[in-house]
Amino acid sequence: MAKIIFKKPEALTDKQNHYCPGCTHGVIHRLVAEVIDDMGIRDNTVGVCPVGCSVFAYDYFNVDMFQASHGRAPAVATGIKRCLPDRMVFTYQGDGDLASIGSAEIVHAAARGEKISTIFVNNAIYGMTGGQMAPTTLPVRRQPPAPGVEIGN
Ligand SMILES: Cc1ncc(C[n+]2csc(CCOP(=O)(O)OP(=O)(O)O)c2C)c(N)n1
Repeated sequence: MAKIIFKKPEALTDKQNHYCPGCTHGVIHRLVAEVIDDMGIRDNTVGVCPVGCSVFAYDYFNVDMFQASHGRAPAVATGIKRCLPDRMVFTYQGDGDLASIGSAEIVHAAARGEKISTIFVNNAIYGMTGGQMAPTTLPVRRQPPAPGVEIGN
């Protein structure tokens, strides 16, 4: 009989994801799910998903999931962890969500020493906005300057 050596992690649902090629969310979902499987904590894990393309992470992770408003996942995760201290509580946040609108939330959760884990997905854009720059977007020159025009930096 054939031996199964590679399969979808239990911590992912069967739902096909909606992510665009190259955004990295699909790959990162899989990596997080593999860790949850490896640690055997699927029944004991609560995830909090953000606003952005990855808002639908609640459909893809096969664990208990909450959805927080933009940037507020660390505050929601704090509440869950304090009520259910035996659970592994993680936030899954894009760089727009975490580093822009949610920068205060994550810094304060860290300063308070909350016992939560955060997956910070830096794909360098505010994904759902369709191309707006995130705080993590690298300063690159996208097209050559017009003749005679000087561009600093
Ligand atoms: C308070 C508020 N401000 C702005 C928006 C608009 N908005 C929706 S998604 C998004 C960007 C999310 O980008 P990112 O965190 O990189 O997540 P990804 O799309 O990669 O999952 C923004 C600005 C919003 N929904 N709510």
